Amino acid sequence: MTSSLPDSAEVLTKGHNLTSLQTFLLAEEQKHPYATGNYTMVLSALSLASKFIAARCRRARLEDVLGSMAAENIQGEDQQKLDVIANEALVRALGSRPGVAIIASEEDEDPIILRQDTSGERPYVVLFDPLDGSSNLDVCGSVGTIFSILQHDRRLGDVEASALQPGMNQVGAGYVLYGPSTVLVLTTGSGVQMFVLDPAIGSFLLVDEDVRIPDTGKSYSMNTSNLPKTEEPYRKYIDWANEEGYTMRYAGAMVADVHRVLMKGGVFLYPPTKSSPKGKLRLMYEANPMAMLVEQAGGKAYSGMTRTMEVPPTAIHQRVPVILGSSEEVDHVLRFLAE
Ligand code: AHM
Ligand code: MG
Repeated sequence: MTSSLPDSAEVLTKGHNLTSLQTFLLAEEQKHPYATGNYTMVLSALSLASKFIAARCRRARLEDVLGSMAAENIQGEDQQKLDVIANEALVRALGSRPGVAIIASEEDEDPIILRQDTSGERPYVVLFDPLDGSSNLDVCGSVGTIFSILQHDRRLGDVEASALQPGMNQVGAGYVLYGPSTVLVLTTGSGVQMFVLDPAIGSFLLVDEDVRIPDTGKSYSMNTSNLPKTEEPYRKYIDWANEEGYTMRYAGAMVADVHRVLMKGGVFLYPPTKSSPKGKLRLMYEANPMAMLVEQAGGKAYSGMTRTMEVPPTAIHQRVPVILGSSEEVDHVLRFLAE
């Protein structure tokens, strides 16, 4: 009698290994003989908080935590109840980890300094947008968490100075997409890995250990209602793309839109507008981490004509224009900007 189940050797050769985020991080740690374990602790805090946020998003309507707080965040934007819940989850998870010196959130005015002592190992700085695109929640749309990890450089002097380092200095970045499934996309500086949360066992499982963005993709992701309020090169680019038969996809949550671009190719754009002359998206919480991910996957990320990760940070809530995605598609946009 033949069995329909594959034998053990077949399972292994087909690459069906079962690897959790935790296993992956421990294996990475073993490659660095002087690792203290603090970096793994930072990522496990981010993973824990994102599982908590995923669960709260899923139950949002049942727990009556949809809608606004009737308050504004530091940037004058309407704060959703879940923005506050997600922010608290990240602050609580990261706040207790050794090796984290500073956390900075899009929702808070100032970074929180957890430790000043920089003797011993170099502590980490974690910057995050706790719930990106949170107004999507009211309509059961996708939302996400974005994070960026820096390391204190003693040459900068005080630990406070660490929060304002250029994107090039990031030692890790990622996002968690809370969609039909919860997906964690991560880079620690050597490629991009994708994990999916298995809610039955509470673990993020590795599904792709080398995510590559397609070089092309005839699709753009932009809020085109901003076209009359933006600069002419962007209008010319969109006219060109439409003539070339491009399609438009826009979820209104950067994590969902960038995830699509990463999987299928294309370009994501948030140009400067009359109401946001420097752009709407934040350098430290949104543009830099997405830029690192996209570049690590083989794509490009620009803020105007400047590579995003080379933009000098001047303020923690600084905004920049964003053009990122497939390398050839970003080049098309830059061609119009350079004219
Ligand atoms: P948020 O971080 O306050 O949620 O805002 C950022 C979001 C992005 O996710 C998204 O790309 C953009 O704002 C959408 O803006 P708009 O509604 O202007 O298109
Ligand atoms: Mg955001």
